[in-house]
Amino acid sequence: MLGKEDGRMVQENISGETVDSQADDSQRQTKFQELEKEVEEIRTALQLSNISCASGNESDSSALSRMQLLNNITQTCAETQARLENVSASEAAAQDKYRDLLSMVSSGWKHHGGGFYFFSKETKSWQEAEQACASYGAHLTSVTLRQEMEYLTGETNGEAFYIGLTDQWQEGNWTWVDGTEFNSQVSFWAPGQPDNWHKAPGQREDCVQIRFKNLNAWIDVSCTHNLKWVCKRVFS
Ligand SMILES: [Ca+2]
Repeated sequence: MLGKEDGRMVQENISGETVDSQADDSQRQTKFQELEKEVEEIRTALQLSNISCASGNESDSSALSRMQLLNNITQTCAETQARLENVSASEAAAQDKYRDLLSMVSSGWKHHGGGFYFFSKETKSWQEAEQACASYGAHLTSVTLRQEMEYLTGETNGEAFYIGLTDQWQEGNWTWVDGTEFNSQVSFWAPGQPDNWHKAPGQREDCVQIRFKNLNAWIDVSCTHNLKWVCKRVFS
């Protein structure tokens, strides 16, 4: 029974296996063909993907180049804008200077050498005179050259005018109020001056006037005297 059964089963099995084997071969071939087709499709897809990636890289490279170009253009524009602003600032400064000069000339300022000078008609104390000069961006004049002193004595013509020399902050230490360093080798004291003469107790002579027509025309006087004055403004 078993044997028969085994035989039948075997036969059946053998028969079945034979049938199954043929079916499997056909199925395997079909699957193999399907796999080949899938592989081919994957290969094709990979090729397309590579092309796409290559194309994408090319686009990235092109985009990077365009970005760099845009950055360069932006930087150039910023630099150009900065230069234009500097030019505008220079033009504005030149216009301000032109307006200043026009205002000074119309107010009676005179040009000599490298500076503009103002010879007042009214009188003030030394400090008030310096403040009047400062309202024009100037100071009471310094004197640094013989030619400059010759010009000043020619304009003042023997009248008393304050200049910007003082020792009011330290007796005997003469300084120019415009910041020019005082050079004792280029000074134009009148004979016997400065004498810091005490007209009354507590009074001193700490400011300087041009008093004579000749070159040695400086005299120290009290800073509280009301005198005419000379301003000087030098444009750089
Ligand atoms: Ca003095």
